[in-house]
Amino acid sequence: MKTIKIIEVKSEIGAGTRGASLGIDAIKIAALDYGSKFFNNHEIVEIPAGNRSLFDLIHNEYAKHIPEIYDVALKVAYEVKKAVETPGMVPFVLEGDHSTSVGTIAGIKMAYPDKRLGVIWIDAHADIHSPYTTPSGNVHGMAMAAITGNDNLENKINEPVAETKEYWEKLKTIGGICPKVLPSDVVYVTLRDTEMQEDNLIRKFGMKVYTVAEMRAKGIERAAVEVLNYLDKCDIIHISFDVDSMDPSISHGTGTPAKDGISEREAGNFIGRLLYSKKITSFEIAEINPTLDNENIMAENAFEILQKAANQITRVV
Ligand SMILES: [Mn+2]
Repeated sequence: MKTIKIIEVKSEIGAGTRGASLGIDAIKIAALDYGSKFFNNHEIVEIPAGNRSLFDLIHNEYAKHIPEIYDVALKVAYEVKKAVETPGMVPFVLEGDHSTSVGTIAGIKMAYPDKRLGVIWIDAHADIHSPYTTPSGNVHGMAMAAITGNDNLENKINEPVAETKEYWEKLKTIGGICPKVLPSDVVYVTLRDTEMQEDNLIRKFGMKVYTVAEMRAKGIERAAVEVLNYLDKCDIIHISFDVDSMDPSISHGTGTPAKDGISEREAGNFIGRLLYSKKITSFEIAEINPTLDNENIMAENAFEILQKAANQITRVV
């Protein structure tokens, strides 16, 4: 039987809208409201966040707070490494903003440097900007670029300062491994809100994209099986779940909502089916922002998905 270790990372410095650091506590409130024992039943560790830097002046216009993001990612990487190295243990990383995934994925790769790692990226966004291409300077939109080691200089629009370049290199090479994941080993699920610089890169690498329409046409279960089949060449697989993959009509409790997403039920069923695979090493959830929500709906949905995922993973032998 597998065991879950909950790793909490209340960092929101990679996001452009304030409030994602409260997402984890919002999930806990949902758990309490449901009378759930979820947070009693699993080991929990908390990684210190760098949110204090939000009060500082911005030094890195094209990768805001990148020194602190690197700090957080490094700590997350070592904690995730330790968890995945423990036999039968699957880390569930509860994140503020999605930039923390750089640390999560680095940690998995550090534990298994010789294994081919696939990533299922369930997100409205591609997060494949670099400091050279970003229109916003928000690092949560650069996570996939850091993981796949892509500067995308062909589509360069910015000239980052030396400090930004230095930390961007550090972020890409955590654990001394770059890239952590090949673009061919990424599946984007529910992708629908991208910029031209990102589209060019996705096209260049022929990255796999599974749209909401395709998922529905195939059926959620079948879509999950197809995604797993596509990643058959990978030895191990990580699932990264950004709640903005879901439709804002259900809840707008996330910083960068995008219309025409999946329902919370579809998300839960999809993730639940993925977790049948023995290759899944880890799961993360990001971008819940209760300050933008009504009645804590996003966190309640996220908690239900989390619980379903936990039930499934503990059933995998
Ligand atoms: Mn994201």
